[in-house]
Amino acid sequence: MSLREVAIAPFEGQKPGTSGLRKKVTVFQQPGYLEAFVQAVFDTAPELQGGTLVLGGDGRFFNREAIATILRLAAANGIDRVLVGQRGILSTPAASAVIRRHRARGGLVLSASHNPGGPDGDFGIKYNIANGGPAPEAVTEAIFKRTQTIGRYRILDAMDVKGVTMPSSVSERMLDQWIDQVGEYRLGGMTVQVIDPVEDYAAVVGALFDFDAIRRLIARPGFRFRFDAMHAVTGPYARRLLVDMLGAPATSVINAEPKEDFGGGHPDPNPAHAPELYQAVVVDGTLDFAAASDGDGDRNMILGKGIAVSPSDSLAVLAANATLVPGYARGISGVARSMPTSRASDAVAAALKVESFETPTGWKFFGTLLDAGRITLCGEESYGTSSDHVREKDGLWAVLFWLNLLAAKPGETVLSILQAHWRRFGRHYYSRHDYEAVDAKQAAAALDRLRAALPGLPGEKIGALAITAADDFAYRDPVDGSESRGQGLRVICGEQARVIARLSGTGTEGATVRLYFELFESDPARQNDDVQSRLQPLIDFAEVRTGLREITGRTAPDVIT
Ligand code: VG1
Ligand code: CO
Repeated sequence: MSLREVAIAPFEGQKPGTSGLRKKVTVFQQPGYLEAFVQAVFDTAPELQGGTLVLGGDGRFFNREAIATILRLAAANGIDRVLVGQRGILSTPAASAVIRRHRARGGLVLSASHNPGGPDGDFGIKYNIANGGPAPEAVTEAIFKRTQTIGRYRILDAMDVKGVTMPSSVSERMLDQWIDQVGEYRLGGMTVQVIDPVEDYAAVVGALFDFDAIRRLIARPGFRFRFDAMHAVTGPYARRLLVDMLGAPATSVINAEPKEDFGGGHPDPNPAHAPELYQAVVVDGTLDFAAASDGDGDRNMILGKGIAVSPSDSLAVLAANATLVPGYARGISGVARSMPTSRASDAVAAALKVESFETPTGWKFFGTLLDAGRITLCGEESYGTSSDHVREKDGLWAVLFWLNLLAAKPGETVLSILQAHWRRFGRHYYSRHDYEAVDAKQAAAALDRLRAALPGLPGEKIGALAITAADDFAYRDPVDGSESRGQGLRVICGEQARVIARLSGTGTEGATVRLYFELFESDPARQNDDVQSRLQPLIDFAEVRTGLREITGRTAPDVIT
């Protein structure tokens, strides 16, 4: 058994983005790259020493190798116990649940979420703190700073397995096999506890919903539903909850085997990346309810016969109907949404007379509000919704919530629930346009052009809509007072409309420009129009004012959601 200190030079660009450090697999495969980043986390979070760390990932290519390396690093850095998901699997919401239930001091989640996987795909690593949520900006900044000066990492070079000391290469293979079996192992002075990746999660979400009512809904003749795990991490979770616990036919969970390359797909649950499901439910109407989730299981797409639910609307509907679900029967304390998410949930919060919050993009900004009990539900337009049961967004939770609503509203459909919601609160037409892998300088130039125009915009008009405010969104956390600037450009037309532009913080190739459009319609007679047509004046405005097409030569967005 020997503990080694390995000298290294810092790697450039180990800066966590919206959700962890994301790079091409080939970048992570550079000798010392993963080690340097994880060592920087350990150096920045001394509270992990002598405590428990949670470790798991979405099963993508490089997951197992990374886990074997991180275990050896953890053992050399004084971690007392590591809880590892069996076969290296833990969905993001499950990791959050495990951290909270086992009072771990932190967790490392290996995922690049909805980004494609495989040898040419992406890999990622997120650090979560003791509340189960993503490390706040101050922590990720500190980790980044540490990566810039780091000069060594500590690793267990060889280890004693059942009394035999082996060289590190053999031990890595052993580690790889350990994680396939639930059980406890010793690694140096550290305990490795391989856990069922589903158990804690199933216990947490199982306590929230009316399982008997959902079971009756699923058993109802004529109720047809499907869950698409997109060959990503949610398969085992969906099988346990939907099939084993709720009695759904096994065939209703599709693509349920997690694969290292997600079957070659893009595990991003939206109409653009799940076109077959969209066609079957929304266009052909062959199913009553369908859902999908992403690489690491924290996103959800909800589809009903004839309708794809906008994630912003989904948050608002869940908030408005929360008391129908046992776990929220006593009401909600407040709702938060990320800035680009439509203001549909604000309308509900106002009607319910509870607080509402607008935060920067990324789940890390909800943590303080959840911890302080100021909000119960929160969500993002990017197919992310969750509550205070964990500190991450939670794909299956949202699916169960919708099933619970359908069960509690006999005779209603996804579409009729939405239409009733719009009649009561008004409809926020909404869409996001993504321009992907744009040259980084060109993307910055387009944003700069709009930014420079902001001061002169109030008073101008977009068609019939008067611009009332325009700014670069800055946020002051109402709980801890921390400030975040430069979080996206907002052009606001009172309560009527908004246009938002920002750069993605999760991509690994060039830059991705995201344009977001929102238009409020209170007239029920005008709430069932074509979304893109209604938003067209806002779309034209954004394209002209950023000069995006002219600067980049692009003629259309790559993805419209
Ligand atoms: C995107 C989404 C954001 C989400 C983030 C992480 O970030 O817009 O809402 O929180 O992904 O989600 P960006 O910076 O690319 O816009 V996940 O499921 O990729 O961890
Ligand atoms: Co995700």
